[in-house]
Amino acid sequence: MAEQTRKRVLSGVQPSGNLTIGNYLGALQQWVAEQDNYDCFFCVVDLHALTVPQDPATLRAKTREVAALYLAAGIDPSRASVFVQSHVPAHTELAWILTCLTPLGWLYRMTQFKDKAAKQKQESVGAGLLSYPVLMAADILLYQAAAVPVGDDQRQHLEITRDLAQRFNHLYGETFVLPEALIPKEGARIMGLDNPLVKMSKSEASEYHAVYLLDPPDKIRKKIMRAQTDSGREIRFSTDPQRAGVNNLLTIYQALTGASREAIEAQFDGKGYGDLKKAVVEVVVDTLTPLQERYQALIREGGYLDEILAQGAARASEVANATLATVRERIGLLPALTPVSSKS
Ligand code: AQP
Repeated sequence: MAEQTRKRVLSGVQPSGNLTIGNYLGALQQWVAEQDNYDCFFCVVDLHALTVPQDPATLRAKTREVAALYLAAGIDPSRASVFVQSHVPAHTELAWILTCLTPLGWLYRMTQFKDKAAKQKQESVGAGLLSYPVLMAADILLYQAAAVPVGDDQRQHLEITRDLAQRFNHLYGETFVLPEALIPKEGARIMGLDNPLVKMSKSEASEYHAVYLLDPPDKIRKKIMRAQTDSGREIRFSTDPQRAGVNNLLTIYQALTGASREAIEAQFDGKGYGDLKKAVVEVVVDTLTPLQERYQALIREGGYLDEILAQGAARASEVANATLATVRERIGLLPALTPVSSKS
């Protein structure tokens, strides 16, 4: 196996829509914070996006967009490997091997499968949607990742990854590192602005549901000023579902400013919901403006991004292929030999 000095991290985002402030707070912001603490691998999980129908041209464009957003958010390609999942074929090969070890019952239990399948007609739900967690397990286990920085919604998928690693290790000998989920203290589950009882999601169609990372300031302002609140007046963190809208705005504010709950509640004491919304607009715009400037520069340069992705895939392949070779050997797959006639 490839020599490993620092512990590894692996995480990714699907290029299945416009990245939201939820993706930023649950994933990207943490990735940036961890890139010096771990040997990091961040991929654009394009194969995961195929679990629901995608337009080919849009998928290609979104894959580059998401990669550029990683860099614009502060991922430094000299410190972390940034790549596209489908550029490293080991992901699909390990996914198949793990699929053969996965009881169907584990997959039917996944809440994300149940939620996404419920939105489609039963007969058209793709098998990929069901086996998605196995591909995610392969993504993580190939890199022997010790930690996986994700939002709260991915907790269950991390558990199945650990279960699969344990099952493999038990059957074939110690092979995989058991990964831990790294869930941020604040911002692990940002809720929809138009409906604070559902998770903010990039594939939700409604216009006022999410702030996208590439939204211009006037759009950000409009979306936040229209965010659903309640008829109360108190600006306090709360677990009461009736107050979920205000709690969500406070959570966004806290995750972006890093201020304590007490300091934030004191700051808004005696103020109205309009004041809170204005403050959230300001901090979101201040965070996203420099990110958007860096993004535009990266897209203008074009070739730079492609080079980073090529280098990232080469580094990722080295690590992933080493793990896969061990797996192939352990489960008894016959090694492929090069024909004598083609050796010169
Ligand atoms: N609302 C959220 N709050 C905090 N973290 C979130 N994440 C997603 N939504 C929130 C985190 O972002 C990372 C990438 O997510 P993904 O692309 O794998 O897709 P997802 O988890 O299914 O999130 P989306 O944005 O809702 O995607 P669609 O709509 O395409 O299904 C993960 O770390 C996730 O936890």
